[in-house]
Amino acid sequence: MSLFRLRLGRRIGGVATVGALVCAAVTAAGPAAAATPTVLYASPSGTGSTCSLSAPCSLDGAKSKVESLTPGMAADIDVYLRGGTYRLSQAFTLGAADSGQNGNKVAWIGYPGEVPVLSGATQVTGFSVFDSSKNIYRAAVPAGTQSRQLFVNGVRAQRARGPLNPSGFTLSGSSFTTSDPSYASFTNASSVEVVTNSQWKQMRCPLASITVPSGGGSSLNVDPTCFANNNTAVPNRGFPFNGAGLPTLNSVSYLENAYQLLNAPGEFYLDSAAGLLYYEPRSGENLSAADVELPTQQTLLNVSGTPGHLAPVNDTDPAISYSGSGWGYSTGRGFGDLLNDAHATTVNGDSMSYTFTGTGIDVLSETNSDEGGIDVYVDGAKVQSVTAATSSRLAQQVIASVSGLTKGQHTVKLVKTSGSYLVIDGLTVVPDAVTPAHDIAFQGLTFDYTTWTLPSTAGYIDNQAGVLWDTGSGHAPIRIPAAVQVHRGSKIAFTGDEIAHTGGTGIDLADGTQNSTITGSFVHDNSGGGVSVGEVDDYYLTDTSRMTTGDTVSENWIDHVGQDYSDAVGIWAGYTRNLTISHNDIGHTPYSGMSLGWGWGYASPCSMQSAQGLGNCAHGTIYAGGNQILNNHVHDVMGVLNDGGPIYTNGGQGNGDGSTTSVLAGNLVEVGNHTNNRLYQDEGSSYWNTHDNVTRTGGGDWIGMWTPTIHDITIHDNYSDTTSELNRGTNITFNQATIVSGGAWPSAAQSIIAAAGPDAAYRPMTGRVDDDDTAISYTGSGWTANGTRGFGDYNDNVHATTGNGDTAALTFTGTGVSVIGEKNSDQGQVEVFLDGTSQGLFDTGSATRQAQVTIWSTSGLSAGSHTVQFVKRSGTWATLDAFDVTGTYNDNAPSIAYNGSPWLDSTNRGLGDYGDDVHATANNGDSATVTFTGTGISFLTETNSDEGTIAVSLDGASRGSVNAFSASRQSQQTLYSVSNLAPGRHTLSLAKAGGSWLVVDRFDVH
Ligand SMILES: [Ca+2]
Ligand SMILES: [Ca+2]
Ligand SMILES: [Ca+2]
Repeated sequence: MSLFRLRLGRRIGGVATVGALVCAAVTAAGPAAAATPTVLYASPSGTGSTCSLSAPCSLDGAKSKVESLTPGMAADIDVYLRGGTYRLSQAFTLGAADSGQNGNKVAWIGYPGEVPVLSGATQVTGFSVFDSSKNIYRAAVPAGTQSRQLFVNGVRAQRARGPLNPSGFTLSGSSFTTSDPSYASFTNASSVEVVTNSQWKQMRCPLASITVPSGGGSSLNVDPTCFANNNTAVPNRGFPFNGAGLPTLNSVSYLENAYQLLNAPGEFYLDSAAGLLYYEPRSGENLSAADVELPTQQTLLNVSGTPGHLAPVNDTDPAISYSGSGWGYSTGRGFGDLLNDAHATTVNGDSMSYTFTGTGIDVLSETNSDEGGIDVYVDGAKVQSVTAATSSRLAQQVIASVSGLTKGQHTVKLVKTSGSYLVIDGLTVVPDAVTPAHDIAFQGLTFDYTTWTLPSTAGYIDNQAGVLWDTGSGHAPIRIPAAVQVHRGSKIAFTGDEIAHTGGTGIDLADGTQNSTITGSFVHDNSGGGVSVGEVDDYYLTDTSRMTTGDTVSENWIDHVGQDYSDAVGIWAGYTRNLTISHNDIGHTPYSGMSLGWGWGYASPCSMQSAQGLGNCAHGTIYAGGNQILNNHVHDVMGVLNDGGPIYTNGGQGNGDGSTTSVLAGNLVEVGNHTNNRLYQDEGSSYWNTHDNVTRTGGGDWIGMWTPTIHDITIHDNYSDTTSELNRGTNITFNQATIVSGGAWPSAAQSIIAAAGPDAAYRPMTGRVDDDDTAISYTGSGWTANGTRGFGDYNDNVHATTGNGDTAALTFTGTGVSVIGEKNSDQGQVEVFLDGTSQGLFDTGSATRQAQVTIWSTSGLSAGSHTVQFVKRSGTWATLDAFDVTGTYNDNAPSIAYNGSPWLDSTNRGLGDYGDDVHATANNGDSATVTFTGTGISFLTETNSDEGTIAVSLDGASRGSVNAFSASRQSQQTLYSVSNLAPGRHTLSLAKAGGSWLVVDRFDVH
């Protein structure tokens, strides 16, 4: 009962009369009916064991029931989650035993019209005024509560933070000193954090103490271990990780998390030890009634197969035994060895043996022209003879891979038989057979409120794009954890879900997850990234069963990520094969919009590394390739950091045989802010076919390939508003883009623009069209756009022009429209046209800046297609922030879900319906659910003597009922209307509760 599957309904043919409706009969055509699913129910207060509608289970109870039903299952199992908040004290965890069987799936589904929320927060109540002069309130929480996030009425609060880029600090040793003595009075000094945002990185450390230097002032003494990791000894493992020139924590971008920094509405401070939460409310917030949510859980949903994360052990591991006279150890070779070291022997008959517990093992070695034969033994029996001889040096090659052993203790032994050298670099043990959690779906669920507390102790040791370094020896790569975590999954499907308000990443397909999908979901307001796929430390894999392959991220809305960790991106992918990222809308990111690939120049030949000026050649192979970045709309990126872009690629793709070329096509990228390359094919990017993209309204080059390790990329049929490009790669087939000025995009580019982002079926009905919406066409050469103004604009962005006569036009279907813009002293008159007729000149001048002003508005238009046009006439600037539309949507709109038994889709009734059609059902309990973005909605339909009561719910809460009964038929009557909702996404549900028919004709959204 997918939100998106259901709304397609049944196809209708023929004409019949049913009740009062002239409608069509359901045809039997279509795919063979699937076996009837087993249906279970869970609810937040459920305690039952049968999981029936009348006695629902808890989530864990439903899991137990599913596990009892999956052996031999012959049909899907659908578990409906009733509405309400499921407060989790630990992650809801599913494993291989919770998988679908025999080609059927287990689906966890939001009950139609209700809003089940899996929450990792505790609700805080009992606030009282603590400091009335500062409007600070305080509430008690359990002592020891750890959290870095707080949400009030669904809006993220800001951890108490000092001003941006405060002056007067000098770095002295590992201390930031200032003549300002006020810091010395800060309480809980070791909870205070110092943050540096620099180039592409965020560096963050807790303080150890704050002291008063002998000459006065304050000395903010950074935790010494964290300071080393972020300054004096920044982890730099070299290829296949980051390269040279790394930024360091050497300035104060801001200080965070002291009570003494709590001085702005919407800021909070949690004194964990004392168990006290302090908050300064925003205007309009009433803390005695507000929903204050303090996240305490890191993970909400954990879907895990086996094995877990696999990382190699180094050749220096004490459990490795080297036998024979020829062994030596070298470190610092710079050839790309794991942890830059290796053991090697020159003597035939010398051996390496390692006893492990598991089911298999990979042995990592170098291959080269001076290496030769190796015999591989498992538990004393020879299983393979392999060779490490290759024409040139390759680091970290899987020279021997053993799998399928009975789980237990085994010994692998490698014996040198020929060649000049046998090199041992590392070993990866596979503890369990590869057994994914599989065939599980999650549909229409909301995942809300998590925190991630590691930075409170370790700081934030950034590599890039949400990939960090562990503080342990060797500095293993780690990633920001996600609220929704999949490890070793297969055919895990997320559809129509919302993942929001997280303290880490939103959703992560990790550890070799395969053939899984994230579709039509809303991922937003994340401290870390939005969606992550794949790993950064499994590049060497040759075993396809352990690779991240075949996943799809499509039709999603991903925005306002990186709210705390500014290097995080909307969609991140590491080493992946055959990943498709398509038709997503990604916006409002502090760094890149999307980052795909890893490894920098590691996969590029030594000749190219040399041409780049790299001293040693660290060169190996990686398994990435065949990835597709198609038809995405990426906008309003690079709001905080630098050296990134809307779409960023890193490292090699494929092996150059043509079968695994990756594709970057059909994307629209715009509003780049600090962007230096809009299509940024960074170090080592290779084997891309980059074509039919549109880049506009952003800084920098439309495409950038800065160095010779970037190679074998074909670039053609792109469109840009700038000629500026950077091409210093190798074997690049570069065709300059078609350069367009004044918004005169040729039809092929217009088609790309129209198709970019989610398809119509995944676009919510909307009442507000932001200035960066692809539906607005800008003409004239004076337009610029900025996505990080900080002036109170809607979504913090505007389009603005200096060109008199420049226009912005929007064609919409609806009954009203308003032009929303800024007024300021440097603005003049704009002219507005509706359907080609001037509505007059409107003054946008003002002595002081005013944001989100309604410049012109109309309503009461005939419901149909209209075009509004905004034209600059005078002044230095004209500014467009958004259009507010009262949009009219027919009953066949794709974002209406018809739930329950098949609804009738009745067309050509000739009864005065909007669009001359309606949907209808005769079954009580059937419902129509509308997801819309805006501040209000109206439901219009016919009334008649055979219609009755309709139960209304909004955002999962009952709004009573309305009655569609009337003595005689009246078409397009407004039966329900609501306004003044908080701007954002809402869900209206209408359920048949009486009469013979429920008829749905039209919705007006504003
Ligand atoms: Ca090594
Ligand atoms: Ca805007
Ligand atoms: Ca209609």
